[in-house]
Amino acid sequence: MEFEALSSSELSAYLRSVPAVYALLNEPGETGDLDIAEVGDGNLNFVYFASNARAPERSVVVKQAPPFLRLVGKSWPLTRHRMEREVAALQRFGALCPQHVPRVYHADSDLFLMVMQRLSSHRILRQALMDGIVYPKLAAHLSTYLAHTLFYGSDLFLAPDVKKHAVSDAVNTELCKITEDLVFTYPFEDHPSNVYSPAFPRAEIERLRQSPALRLAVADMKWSFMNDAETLLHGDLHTGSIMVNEDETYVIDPEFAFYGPMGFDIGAVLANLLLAYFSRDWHDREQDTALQLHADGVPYRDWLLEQVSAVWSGFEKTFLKLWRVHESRRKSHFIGDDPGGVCVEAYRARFMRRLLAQSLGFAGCKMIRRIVGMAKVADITSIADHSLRAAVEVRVLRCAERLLVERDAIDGIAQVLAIAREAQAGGRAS
Ligand code: SR1
Ligand code: MG
Repeated sequence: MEFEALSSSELSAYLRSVPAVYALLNEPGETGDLDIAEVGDGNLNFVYFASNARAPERSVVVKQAPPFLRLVGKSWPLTRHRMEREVAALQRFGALCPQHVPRVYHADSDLFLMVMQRLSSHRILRQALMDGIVYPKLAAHLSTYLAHTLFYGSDLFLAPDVKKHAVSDAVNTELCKITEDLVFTYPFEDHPSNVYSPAFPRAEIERLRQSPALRLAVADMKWSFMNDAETLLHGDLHTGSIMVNEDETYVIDPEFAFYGPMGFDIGAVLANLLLAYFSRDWHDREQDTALQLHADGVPYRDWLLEQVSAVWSGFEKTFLKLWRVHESRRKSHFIGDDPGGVCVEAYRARFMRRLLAQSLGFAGCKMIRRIVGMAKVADITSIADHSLRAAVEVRVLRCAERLLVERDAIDGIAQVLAIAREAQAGGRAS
C-alpha cells in the first residue's frame, strides 16, 4: 500500500489513543484536537510537534520514518526499520546518559513512529553557532556524552559475548550504506550526486582526487568504518543532531546508530565545530561579531577552536577515568596480568593516541563531504557571497586534507588547532 503521511486529525486521534501519551498531553477527561505542526527539516524523516491547544507547554515530538529518503523523495526508497534502530539507540544512550538524551515516551513498530520529549527551550546547535552564541557547558556536556556512550558499548566494559550480540542487534545496513557512499566514496569521484557551490574552484577537489596520500587515507577510514565494530555509535553526530540551551545539551536523531569505530562520533563533532570555525568569515561580517569578545576575552572564532580542544581533552579525561574505574590496574582485559601496572597504562596511552588519529581521519572525511557531497551544512550554504563561500570551502578542504594525511603524526589536539589556524590563514596544501 502506498505510504501517506498522517494528517493532523489522524495523528491527533492516534496520540489520544495511547494512554501514556494522552496523560502527557491532556488533563484527565480532556478532549479536543491537538495542535499539530510538521517541523522536520532533516534529510530522512517526518517530525511533528503535537501540543495541547489550551496548554501549549503540554507538548511532545512525533517522528515517523517514511519508506523513502525525505531529502530526495520516493525515488530513493528506504525501509522503515531505521525507526527501530533509532528507538533502540535512544533507549540505550538514554540509560547511559539521561541528562543528554531525550526521553522516548512511546514507540510503534507498525507505524514506524515514536513519541519523544519536546525540548522547547533548546535550539539546534548548528543554528546557535551560526548566530555566535557561547555555551559555557557545551564541551563538558559533549565530552561526557561521548565518553559514556563510547566506553559503555565497548569491550572495555561489556562481557565479550554480550558485546558480540549487541553488535549483531545493531546492524543498520541501509543507513551505513548511505554513509559509505556519501562520506567515503562519492565525494572522491566525479559522482552525479555531488554538488559544488557557484564559485567553487573545481581544481581544488581534482587535486585531492589525484592525491594518492589523500585517497589512501580515505580508504583507511572507510575500511575502519566498515570493519571496526568497537562500540555503539550515534552514527551522525553533527551539530544539527545536538540541541542546546545555557544549561543543557541533548543529542538527538541516532537513526544511523550501529557498532562502529569510536572515532567516527568524535570526528563528527570535531568536524562540525571546524566547519563552524571556518564559516566565521561570513557570519562575523553579517553579525559584526568579529571583534566581539566573550566571557573569557576571546573572539567567537577562537572560542569555537577552544571547543575542539575542550571536547577532545574532556572526552579523553572522562574516558580514561571510566576505564580506570572499571578495569584493575594490575590485570587488564587486553594486557592480562601486569603487577607493576606499567603496560596497562602504556596501553591506555597508545589507545588514546590511536583514537585521536582515527577521530581526525573521520573528521577530515566529514568536512570534505559537506563541501562537495550532496548533503551540505547551513554554516556554509548560508554564505551568500559566492567568492567568500568558495574561499571558506577551500580552507575547509585544506584543513581536512591535512587531518587525514597527517593524522598518525599529529601528537595532540593543540596541533589540530594549529592546522586549522594555518588553513584559515591560507597556509599550504600538503
Ligand atoms: C542522503 S541522507 C544525507 C545525510 O543526512 C544525514 O544527516 C546523514 O549525514 C546523511 O549522510
Ligand atoms: Mg539526522
